[in-house]
Amino acid sequence: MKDEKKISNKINISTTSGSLRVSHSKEAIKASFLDSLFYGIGRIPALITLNDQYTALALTIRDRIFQQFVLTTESISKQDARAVAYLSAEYLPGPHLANNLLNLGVTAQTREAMEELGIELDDLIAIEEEPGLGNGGLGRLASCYLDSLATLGIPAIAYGIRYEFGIFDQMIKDGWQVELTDKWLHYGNPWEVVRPEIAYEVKFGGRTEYGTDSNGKLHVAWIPSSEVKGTAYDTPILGYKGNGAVLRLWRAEAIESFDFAAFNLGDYYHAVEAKMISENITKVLYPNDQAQGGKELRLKQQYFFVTCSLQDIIRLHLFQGRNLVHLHEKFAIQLNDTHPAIAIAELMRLLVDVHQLDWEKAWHITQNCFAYTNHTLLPEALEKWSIPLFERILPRHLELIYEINHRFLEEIRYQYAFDDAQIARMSIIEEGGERYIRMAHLATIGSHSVNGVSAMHSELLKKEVLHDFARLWPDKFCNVTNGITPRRFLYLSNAPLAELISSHIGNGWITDLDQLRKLEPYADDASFQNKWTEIKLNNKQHLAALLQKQTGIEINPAMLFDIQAKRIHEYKRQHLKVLHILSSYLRLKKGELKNFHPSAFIFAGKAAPGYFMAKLIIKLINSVADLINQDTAVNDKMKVVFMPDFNVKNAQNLYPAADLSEQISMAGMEASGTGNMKFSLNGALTIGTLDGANVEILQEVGKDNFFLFGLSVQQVQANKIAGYQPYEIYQQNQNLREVLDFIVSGALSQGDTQLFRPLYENLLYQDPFMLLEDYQSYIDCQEQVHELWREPKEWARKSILNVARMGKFSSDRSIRDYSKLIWNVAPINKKLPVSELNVK
Ligand code: NBG
Repeated sequence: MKDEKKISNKINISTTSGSLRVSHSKEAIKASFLDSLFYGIGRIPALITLNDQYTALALTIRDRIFQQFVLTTESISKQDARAVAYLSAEYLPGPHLANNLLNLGVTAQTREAMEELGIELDDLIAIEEEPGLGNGGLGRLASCYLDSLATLGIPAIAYGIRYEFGIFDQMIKDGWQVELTDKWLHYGNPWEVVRPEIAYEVKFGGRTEYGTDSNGKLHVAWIPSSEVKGTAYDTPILGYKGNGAVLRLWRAEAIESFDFAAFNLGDYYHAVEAKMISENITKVLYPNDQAQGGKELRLKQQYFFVTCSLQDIIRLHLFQGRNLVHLHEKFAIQLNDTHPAIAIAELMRLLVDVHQLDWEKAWHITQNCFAYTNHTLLPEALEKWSIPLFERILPRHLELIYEINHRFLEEIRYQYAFDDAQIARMSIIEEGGERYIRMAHLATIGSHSVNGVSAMHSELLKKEVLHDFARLWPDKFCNVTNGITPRRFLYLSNAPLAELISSHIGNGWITDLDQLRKLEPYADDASFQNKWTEIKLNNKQHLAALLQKQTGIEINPAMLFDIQAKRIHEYKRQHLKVLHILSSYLRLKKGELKNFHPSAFIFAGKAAPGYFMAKLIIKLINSVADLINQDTAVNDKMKVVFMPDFNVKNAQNLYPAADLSEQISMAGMEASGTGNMKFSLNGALTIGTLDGANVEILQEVGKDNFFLFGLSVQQVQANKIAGYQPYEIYQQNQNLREVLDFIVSGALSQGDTQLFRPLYENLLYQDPFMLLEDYQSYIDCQEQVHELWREPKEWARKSILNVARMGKFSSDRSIRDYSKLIWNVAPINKKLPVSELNVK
């Protein structure tokens, strides 16, 4: 310790500014690049591959990011600031290189430096494999939040899992989704740094032993049946022009000490096998949209990353010379959905069993550390673990959960006189039949704050899923509407639009998105409208070229680009979009559709590998695409394309090219949506239902600038109560009937009338997401879309107004809300080496 102090007195980060390794000048970047190429990865010129060049550039940029990161971390530690620890099982950062260049402000000089070496920067950007460590919106939201935390300079550390295989790569074969294993680590990952010394032991299984010490105090020891080690892999995350945060991902490894019993018996291979089993824990990301209940490995993953993160937080806290009883004053720990909810029991275990705090004290700290964000009302997505499984993996935690539950139920029974039915509803343990642990209840009881992710979702959370808790603790509940980072989703992915905006209103919007309001006066300006429309057309050309490369399908950029991009799920209703396409197709063929403008219907999204209906929807889309794209009677008027492998990189090409954004989930189903914001921020008009954040988007942009259709939540509920009869709608609506019957006519499936029957029958007889009820309203609304498309100036005006009014949906605003309402944290003051940042 003493020696470390001596060293840290002599080694000082500020003396490195100006060094070639961190300077932002073109010459320095070029020199560092060559240094990295030869001395960092040891290549000889004759053998340099594109990946070597990419790696060398990534290392060059990483040095500069680390400088910011070290400076930020130093300031945090000096100011003893309260920090956010964000616990999320998923992150979708997207490719790092281009975003880091942009945030560092060195894109132009890097491009020049590379050009001087005969290298095309875009080629290097193109080959980066993105970390697909998440399923969809929830993971991407975590990454947007990390970007904003870093940009705002709020002390933050984001914890997660370093999956060796992230979300699968999607291919389309014969119209079906095919899953390929992800290969993000295949060629190495230059952005991360392994920290072998930041590693923690993780126990599983076994039993507990009770004993008392000399003072008569009860001690519980957990005697595990196996142990693994979690090692930290850090990726520095740079905010816009400045601060850094860290994404710390845990990888499971075998602990050093072999299984000696096996080893001594000469059973070397058995011992090695144990090592392999340990590493399995972080092998693969689980797809969502599937019941996870029985997945032992999934529970192990969750516990694994939670305990490593909490042990790390405690280490950081103690390292600063603080007492554990102040932990909640120094750390705000956010649970991103229930995946990390086991943290409530684990922190209690660490405080009570390991650090010997009293229960009450430990509970006070725990409740004041944690806050919980709910991201879904879907019953199948509300996590619960069967008790026998849970007990086998985490026997001590089961005891702790029983104790937490017991104390909680006593409190509501005696203090609040709740009745038995209420108590059963609120218990952490679900009784009756097989017994389960309800993770959302554990998270709610163990946190000081619970929030939903849009105004509407937060209300529904209070009214439905967590109704009893909201009555008990009204002040515990709040809303933080989701947001997206304008850096990646406008500045980076739509540079021409960003430049047009900046040239008219300055570039303050990049970190203060409300400034986009200054665009409003230009909404009616003909020359501005022309430039706006031209940029959109260029983006559409770019997307069309990409789609042709990916799918072979050619689309005319002059068509109306009508795009739905998100996970494939029945509640999101991609098949409602298909009904509209088929209806247009059939009516066009009959010459009945007069008011229709040439349209390209573009879909993108992955289906969970085990979700049959979602995969059938993909097949349906591709079958419709085959039919229409080959029908010369219509294919100058409509095209259908399914873009394979929706990920952050592909998404960045979709949003800037959309004219129309499809946000058509059944009201009450989509917690928020964030794609809706990304499309709108890039000038697409939205056609959507009153669901999730659509409600707030509509409020912001105004109803004249939004295509609204469909049932409201209240109407959906009333319909359910009245006994929804989709078959009656089918009978009454002739056009709908033709469309549905067409799906099973065999025309889409080489005469096979059975292929799409499961979808057809589901819609006719159950239709849980009320497509048939919303059908006519959707078709009528699409007619309005086409009417407006006839007036390019009006369309451009509304598009500009959409962008101008998107300020609210910046993730900077969301993070400020969290900081104020939930975390009680503030940005640090940091003196940046400004000279470094303002290099031309
Ligand atoms: C998703 C919701 C979206 C929401 C994102 C981010 C899960 C469990 N939920 O509506 O479906 O935008 O979370 O909050 O992935």
